Amino acid sequence: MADIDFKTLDAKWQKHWIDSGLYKTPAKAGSDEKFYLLEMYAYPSGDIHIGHFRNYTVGDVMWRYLRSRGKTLLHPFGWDSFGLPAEQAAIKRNIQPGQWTEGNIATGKETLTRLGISYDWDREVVTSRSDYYRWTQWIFLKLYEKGLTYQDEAAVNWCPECNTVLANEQVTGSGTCWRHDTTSVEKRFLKQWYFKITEYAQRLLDSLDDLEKDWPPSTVAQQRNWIGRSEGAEINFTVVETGDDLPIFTTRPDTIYGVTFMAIAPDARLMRTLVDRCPNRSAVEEYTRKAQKKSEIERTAEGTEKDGVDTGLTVRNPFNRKAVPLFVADYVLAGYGCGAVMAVPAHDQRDFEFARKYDVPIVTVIHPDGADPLDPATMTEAFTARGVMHNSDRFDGLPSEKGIVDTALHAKGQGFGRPAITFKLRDWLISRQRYWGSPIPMIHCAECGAVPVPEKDLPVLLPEVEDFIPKGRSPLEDVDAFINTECPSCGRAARRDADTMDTFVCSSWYQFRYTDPHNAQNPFEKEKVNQWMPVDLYIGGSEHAMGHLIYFRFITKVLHDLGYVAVDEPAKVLFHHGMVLDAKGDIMSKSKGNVVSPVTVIDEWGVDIPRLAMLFFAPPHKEILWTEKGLVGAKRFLIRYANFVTSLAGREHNAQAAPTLDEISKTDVVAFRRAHQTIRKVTADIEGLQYNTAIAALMELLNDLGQYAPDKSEIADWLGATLAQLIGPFAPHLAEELWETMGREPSVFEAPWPEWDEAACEEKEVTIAVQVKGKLRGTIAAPAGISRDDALGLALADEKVKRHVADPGAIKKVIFVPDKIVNIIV
Ligand code: ANZ
Ligand code: ZN
Ligand code: ZN
Repeated sequence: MADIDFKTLDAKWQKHWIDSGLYKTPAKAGSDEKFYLLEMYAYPSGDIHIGHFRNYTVGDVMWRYLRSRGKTLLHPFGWDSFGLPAEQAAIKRNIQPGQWTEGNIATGKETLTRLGISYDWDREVVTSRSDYYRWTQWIFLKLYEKGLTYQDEAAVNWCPECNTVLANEQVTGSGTCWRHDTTSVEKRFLKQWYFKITEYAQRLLDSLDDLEKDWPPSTVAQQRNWIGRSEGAEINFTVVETGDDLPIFTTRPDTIYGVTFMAIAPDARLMRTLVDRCPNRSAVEEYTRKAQKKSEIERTAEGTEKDGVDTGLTVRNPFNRKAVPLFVADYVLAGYGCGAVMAVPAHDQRDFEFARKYDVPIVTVIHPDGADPLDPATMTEAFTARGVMHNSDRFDGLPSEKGIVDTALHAKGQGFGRPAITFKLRDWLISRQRYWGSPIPMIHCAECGAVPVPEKDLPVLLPEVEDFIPKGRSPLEDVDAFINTECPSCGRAARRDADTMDTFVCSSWYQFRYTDPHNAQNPFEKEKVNQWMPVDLYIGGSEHAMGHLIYFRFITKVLHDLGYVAVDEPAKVLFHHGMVLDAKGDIMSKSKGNVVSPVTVIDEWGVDIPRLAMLFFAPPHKEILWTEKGLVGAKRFLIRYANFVTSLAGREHNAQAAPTLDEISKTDVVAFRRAHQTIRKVTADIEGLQYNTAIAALMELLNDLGQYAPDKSEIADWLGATLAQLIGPFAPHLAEELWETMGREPSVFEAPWPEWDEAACEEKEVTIAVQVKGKLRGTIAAPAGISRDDALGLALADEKVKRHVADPGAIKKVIFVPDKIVNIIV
């Protein structure tokens, strides 16, 4: 078996592809033929690792297939180069983040090119370069103009390790920082910029109904949860001693007559003024201080004991005019609903536990349909189900469903409430007290307040600074040349905003920039963006289900509303690839020292062997364990495959056109049928992103054709070329070589993808007569086109035939008429 020098093939064909401009995006995309294939771009925080190799290969397989399908493709790549990873790496190495970043981009790009990934590098975007972040700032200004950007002082998530605030999406389910899984997020009161994503909550939710069919169900479900729509009522209570309004949101206004206390979040806005009026002021203040140290998750987690402090104030229920005590309690969140709750211990479990702990009365107002009301004295937990109202004045006897509607409408009629909808989604906090990000294009003037930087003055350049180490406030604060400026509105001395933007702002719009990456006048031309958008297939990790993938949808909707883009959702189909773990099943990480570099792998094996092995290990959405063991098998298969194709080259019957079923001779039927079946299978599997089974089908085909004698075949030429094409998406360098061996002009990816003929795929059965010395001794049923040897094998297994052929060793001759007769001469 001839060996193959895979590395030589890599170099030869990569050069050819680049020189011939194979990866270049065509200038114009025909509307229904266009395909925008996008993989999530990378952080240039180190070199590409084996996981990237796999992920970007998933896209590359699709690109090569679609290219053969004649699609007009956009397949760009870029770098998410602002942000903490680059900044922290630079701090560690004591160099500038910009220098570190650009160095990594150069290496990463070279590695991706050596991995043979089909990116059009002319369209590369780098978010930390001013030709890009100028437009990130433009996006900020557009949102500001539309009233979707605002500054607010509120309790925010603070990571003491990152030394910056975090968005809610950057706090993990256990209340730690997304980058520091052992660091609990704290609360701080800070004035920060927000994007009003809550204004889009309903629309972000509604579009999920359409996305559902082509997005992973778990991601759709996570987004629904995160947006968290609740229907109920808002009801206005009143603080008796101060006359302050105390609005609350409840999903169960049918329990309003069971309210026995009220609870307000320690960090609720109203508490700032109310605290001075609390009879138990010092206890309240101390409690508030403690609560500030806890994360929302800690505060609300099920199972943790709920506590609070009686403020000494009382609150009037507008339905029955009764006054109940007001507690501060940190299980109530300042940012949800109204930051306060009406507590109904009989029917809400948290309230129940709280009431038992602080000896607050429990009053039941809902009973199970057809059963007696529960006795509060003997209840061991809240009765939280819906039921029938009692103890509720004019509403007695109403089932909960109707009671919820009627109480809300009654409140509306009386002017102390209304039906209401609340979302869990919070506005997107985008200020960061870090150096390595896009400056926020705002100027603070003592006279005029916050004034936007005029569009013509963009970009607000990030200055080079000596000391960019975070100190708990933005390092830009101390850069006089940056900070001191003039107010664009009144001309007086003013200060720039010192914070930088969350890098998720950069990645919320990059899909548009790729369509027109060099535009210096605009972020993109409308015509170009509309030609390519939406992204037809978006590939990236499931860890982005809630951060990036929500922001990316939000900014798309905003730009749609502002008339800049026609689409209102960025990606038609979303695909999450699986991770590559080490041989023991551990996540690869620098600290564990188990990171595999694809460069060392391809230096030894070339690209196609590890590529095929990774694609064969598992379907692309599953995780795989990296082991070199699979490489030997992959190599053996590719060499056998190549040898077989080579054996088909240079035949006499060199009809390059695909033969039809009627044209082919009997001896070719099996090979012809198996080839057609394989084309069908490989095509369907690639389209369904089931690459592993497509490769398995090619392996089976090779096994089946192993017996086949290609030198007599009239389909050899077609078969060889077809096999070169079918392996193309999985082993592109080898495929291109085989294509050339078959006498074709490169590139194999420019040739139309092979078609299959359903009729040729069909397995027909034939009845073959078995004769011994010319006399009929039996019949066998066999697939049409069965080979002579297989037919003989079946014949000799037949009992009746056996009787006449005692010793198969004595067979002198076999006369075989394909699909009709086996005549055994003994
Ligand atoms: C009274 C009540 C009685 C409630 C009852 C429930 C059952 P979802 O469904 O998650 O939206 N709530 C309202 N604002 C809150 C806040 N800022 N922090 C913590 N809890 C808050 O939950 C809505 C329910 O959560 C509301 O309905 C309120 O408790 C509580 F038998 O009001 B309910
Ligand atoms: Zn952190
Ligand atoms: Zn001014």
